[in-house]
Amino acid sequence: MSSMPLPPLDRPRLLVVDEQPANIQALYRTFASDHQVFMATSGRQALELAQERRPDLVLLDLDLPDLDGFEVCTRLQADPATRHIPVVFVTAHNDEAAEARGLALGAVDFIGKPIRPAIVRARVQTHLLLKRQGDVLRDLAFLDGLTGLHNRRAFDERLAAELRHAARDRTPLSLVMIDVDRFKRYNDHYGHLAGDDALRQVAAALRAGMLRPMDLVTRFGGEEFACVLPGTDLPGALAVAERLRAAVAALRMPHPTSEVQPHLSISLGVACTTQVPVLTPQALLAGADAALYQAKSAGRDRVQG
Ligand code: GH3
Ligand code: MG
Ligand code: MG
Ligand code: MG
Repeated sequence: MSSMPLPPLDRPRLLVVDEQPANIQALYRTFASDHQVFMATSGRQALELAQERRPDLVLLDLDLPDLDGFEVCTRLQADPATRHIPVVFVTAHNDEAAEARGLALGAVDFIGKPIRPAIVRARVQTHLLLKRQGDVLRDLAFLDGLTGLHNRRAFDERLAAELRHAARDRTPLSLVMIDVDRFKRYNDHYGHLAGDDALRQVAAALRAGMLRPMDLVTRFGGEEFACVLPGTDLPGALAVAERLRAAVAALRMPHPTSEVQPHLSISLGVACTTQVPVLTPQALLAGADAALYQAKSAGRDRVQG
């Protein structure tokens, strides 16, 4: 387990939830030197901070002035955004029934009060390590092995979520479909391994060309890529697409058997929610696909809206 490579560790983020200042102080003293500690004195405040701060672990008392700890744990588990945050109950109710209930609700541990700091620390370290390993595995499931870009699964989830936001906030959202030109000939000429390497270079250029953190570039499949651009109207998306086209052209990767250019090129199709009759992933994909087909027919190495 400890041999699994993990990304560098920021200071782990802990949310301490307890109504009593003395208890909060004790846990704060236990962790503050090498953890980032957020504190809540009620159940509602705990839920808010869990949303805003995305802690790596929650230390949760049962006795709270509003929602009890069981209820807070239940709500954290019910929300996809907080479901993966481990919950450790820290409580004076250390009887068998309470402990069984807490664990049944999905808590990873149940620690009695008064706390023994060294023991709480050791247990929390173990749960933080497990949490990080889970995060890494979840991330891997959404990454493409060849290029390191996000994969089709990530694309599908993100597009659906961003379309819901776009519908709710009445903001535009654009989709860019990208296809490498005459890539079969590239493979035929240079071999499949060189083709793989070319796809990695195209992917890196696309990633570098996406400037806003909310934009997503994915490997859609094969030699096709797709970008989700939240909050972007058609003119904005056309500008992004043209920048991506130019970035790949600027790699000047020789492609002598392409009649399009002497170097590797891409064609791009753009669709925006403002153009489609219904706000569904299918409608947006169909629009971007149709535009891509036009870009291909019109000579490739170009953007079509
Ligand atoms: P067009 O300009 O019409 O897109 O021509 P094309 O040759 O790119 O189109 P086509 O869809 O016929 O061929 C796509 C090629 O991409 C075929 C396939 O061998 C290649 N390809 C797809 N995925 C990979 C991959 O992971 N690695 C490599 N090396 N080649 C791939
Ligand atoms: Mg293709
Ligand atoms: Mg094709
Ligand atoms: Mg192609």
